[in-house]
Amino acid sequence: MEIFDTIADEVQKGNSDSVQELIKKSLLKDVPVEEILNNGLIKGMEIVSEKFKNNEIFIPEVLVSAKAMNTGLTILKPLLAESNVKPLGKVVIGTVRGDLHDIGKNIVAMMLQGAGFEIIDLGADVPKEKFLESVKKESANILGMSALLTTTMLYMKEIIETAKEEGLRQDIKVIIGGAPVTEAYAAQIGADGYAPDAASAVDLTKMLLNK
Ligand code: B1M
Repeated sequence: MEIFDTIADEVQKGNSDSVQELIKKSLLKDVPVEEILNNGLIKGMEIVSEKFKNNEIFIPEVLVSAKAMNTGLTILKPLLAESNVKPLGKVVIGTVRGDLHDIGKNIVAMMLQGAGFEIIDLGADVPKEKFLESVKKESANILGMSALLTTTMLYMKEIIETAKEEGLRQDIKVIIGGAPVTEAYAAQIGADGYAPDAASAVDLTKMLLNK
């Protein structure tokens, strides 16, 4: 089995220590950083993503895999910056004001990171000013908002309206999600897309940015 397959396998199993060791071993053998990232770590998370979408694995498994992937990314991040590998795009993400539910948002952020996007995670209970300041400051391509309460999802509309008023709307694609959010709601408030789960959020983001 090639070392990439082994790394992908260990990501799926959530073995952070093995992932770390295998990456160090690959780097010592001068394996290119991009190949470790694309054929090892991201490949592993893609499989996790698919299995999660098909209900073959569940949140605890996704979280341990995401942790293993993040361990690997921590080693590769400085090297990737050196080798100028461009991320697929920049995503500002957060759970909207008044809402403390962040588990789903965290999974979406991790999956997007695993797919090769740069993530600016603003956390939970995020006011519109913070979302829009970050979009401007980071020149983000995607604004991602999560809400788990029927009361807080209404705030997503306000954020989109304010982005329009501030002349930012045409520069970003807006994606939304969270248990009470629907495709119809996304269309109603003028978001560019809705994803029911983290794997779909990755597909949606790639589609919106033509990646
Ligand atoms: Co709360 N809570 N909660 N809660 N909580 C719900 C949401 C609720 C449905 C439970 C219920 O009553 N059946 C209900 C909302 C009812 C409603 O609005 N209609 C509810 C309530 C009422 C409350 C409180 C008001 C309770 C109280 O205090 N009386 C309170 C509110 C606090 C606040 O936010 N201000 C509260 C508090 C909490 C805890 C703090 C205890 C905890 C949150 C811990 C945390 O997140 N750190 C909590 C939890 C855990 C839940 C439930 C049980 C589980 C949510 C969860 O993590 N699911 C939830 C019940 C439920 O949803 N059935 C509930 C797992 C997660 C992986 O799924 O978040 O849906 P989810 O994310 C998915 C997709 O939705 C999608 O991808 C994710 C991964 O597949 N997705 C996106 C999510 N964000 C996305 C963004 C995207 C794209 C896709 O693009 C950007």
